[in-house]
Amino acid sequence: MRILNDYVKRWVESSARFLKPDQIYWCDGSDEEEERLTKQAVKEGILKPLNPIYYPNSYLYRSVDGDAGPEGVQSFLCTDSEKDRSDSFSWRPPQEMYEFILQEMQGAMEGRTLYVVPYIMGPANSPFARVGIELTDSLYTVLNMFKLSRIGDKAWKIIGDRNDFFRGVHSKGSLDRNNRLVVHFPDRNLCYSFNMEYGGYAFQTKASVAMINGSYWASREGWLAEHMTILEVESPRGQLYYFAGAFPSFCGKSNLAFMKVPPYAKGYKCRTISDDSAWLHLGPDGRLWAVNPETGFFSNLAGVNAVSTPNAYEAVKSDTIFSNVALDSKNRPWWRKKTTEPDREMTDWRGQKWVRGQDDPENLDHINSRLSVAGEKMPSLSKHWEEPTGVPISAFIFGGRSSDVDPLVREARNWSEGLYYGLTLQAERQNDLIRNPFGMMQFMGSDLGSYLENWLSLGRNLVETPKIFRVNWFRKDPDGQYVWPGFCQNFRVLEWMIKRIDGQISAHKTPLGLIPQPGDLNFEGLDMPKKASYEALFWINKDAWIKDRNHLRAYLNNYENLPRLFYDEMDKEAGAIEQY
Ligand code: GTP
Ligand code: SPV
Ligand code: MN
Repeated sequence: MRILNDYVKRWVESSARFLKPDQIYWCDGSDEEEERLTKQAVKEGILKPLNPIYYPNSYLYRSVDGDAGPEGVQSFLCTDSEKDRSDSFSWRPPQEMYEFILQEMQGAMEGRTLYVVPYIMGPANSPFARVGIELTDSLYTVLNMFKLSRIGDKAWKIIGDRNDFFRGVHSKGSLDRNNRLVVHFPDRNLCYSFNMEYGGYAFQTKASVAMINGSYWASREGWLAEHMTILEVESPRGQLYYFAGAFPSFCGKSNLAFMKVPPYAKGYKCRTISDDSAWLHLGPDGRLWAVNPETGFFSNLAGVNAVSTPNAYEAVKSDTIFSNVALDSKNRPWWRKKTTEPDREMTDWRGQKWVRGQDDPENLDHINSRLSVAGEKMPSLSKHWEEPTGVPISAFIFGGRSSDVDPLVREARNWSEGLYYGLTLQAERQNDLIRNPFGMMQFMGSDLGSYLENWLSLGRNLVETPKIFRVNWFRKDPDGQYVWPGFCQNFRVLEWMIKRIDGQISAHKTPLGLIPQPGDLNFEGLDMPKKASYEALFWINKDAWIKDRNHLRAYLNNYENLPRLFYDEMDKEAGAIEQY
């Protein structure tokens, strides 16, 4: 099946000349190949089989220390012209950086196999699909790409005799934690990642193509490549609604994507299209249509259990790669909140013996432990998940993590106010408050001003702009407890949104947006005193809000050329807060 055109051959040959692998392996993406390479990974000690009675065909992977997350990666985005540089990445003249990275990676694959992995981003027959090839010496990466991307012959077929495929080179190198490099050349359709095996950058389809290069192309071509979940909700009448949700990392996208409807909401169904990224295009009907550029999920395990996230919990029961989890006494994977308590004796994620009551629980599993599963494994997968034209977006949801600022949910009164909701996204992490406009900052390939301008111009071309909501599942009471039960119960908020989209109910007007009328948010069966909980979820903490917005203003001072409209919204909001 493999069709090797001269562009592919020449590029692989020239890459092999400086990487110096022992051999080159061309992936066909077949089931047989996945099985064979998995066996090889086990033999080489890259993957460790888990208890096949409980977790058949599932494996553990352990990162070396310092490589289990994106922290500490030096990332560059070298646009041909410095004026196109991104605010989120370092910039160097591309030719200089190109020579540097080639020099760094000289001989990186000596004694190793170079795997050639062709892939398609987006449904194969979609007008929005793009193709690429990753060269990697990491079998862990190849095996993840089997689950997360459309790889092999189906991609070779589309690459055909084309030369416009994205070119990516990845090498584990020496896994030197002080020299983890990611370098993007978006004008040249090219990227390199080196000295790491962390999924976010080793699987280049994940962040580098779907979001980083994606958002660079998108802001030039007038579409959107976002850090968003795509969720389908079917109403009891059979009507379908599609939500696109942008949240900073670790703020609940996957949990939303894998949502199971709670028993009270008879007749509703939630289904998954995407858990982490979305490509959205203006359709001929003037609506926004979204596809998932990936095919599987590389999601957080922390917090996943049979009650909070039953679909994800079910999905990982077989055919899963677990990264950086602990092992229990029966050689089953364990991560925080999987069970209320770990066994007395465990193996921590580094492979060391761990004893409850003696060793630090923080060291047991890694906070960023991840699951890798193919889309088909997810019980909630929508049958529309590979629709070539995508699914039409009914509403956007922007969600942050704030203990005292944002109420549970607000609806924007118009598109500009909604985009301002996106700009103000923030996430509390330990003792830090991290601003993260649109949840996209660590992936934003263009500068923030152009990014915002692109949203505005796209909005002008929409026949009708989708509603925009802002949520916060993480509000806390004075005792530090979450005020809202969250997880599957977030469906109650979606149900309110659907009624708003359909114009079935009115909303309570506040100077900061529209909130549910008391009684319109269903509390049935929740163990919360009705009135107290409504107030706890929606009251405005004026001091906290003002403090947050001062923080926002200081943050935005780092950026130039942001559209005027966002400052107008900020001033309007400041006036509104004063009224409280
Ligand atoms: P990335 O994959 O890093 O982009 O993260 P994400 O946005 O997909 O976040 P995810 O859904 O994995 O959730 C991150 C953490 O927040 C996990 O530990 C979840 O258990 C927790 N979480 C998710 N939803 C809720 C919620 O509604 N309430 C509470 N309290 N915690 C939640
Ligand atoms: C995130 O950091 O938002 C992720 C994980 O989803 S990764 O992009 O793979 O680093
Ligand atoms: Mn993410």
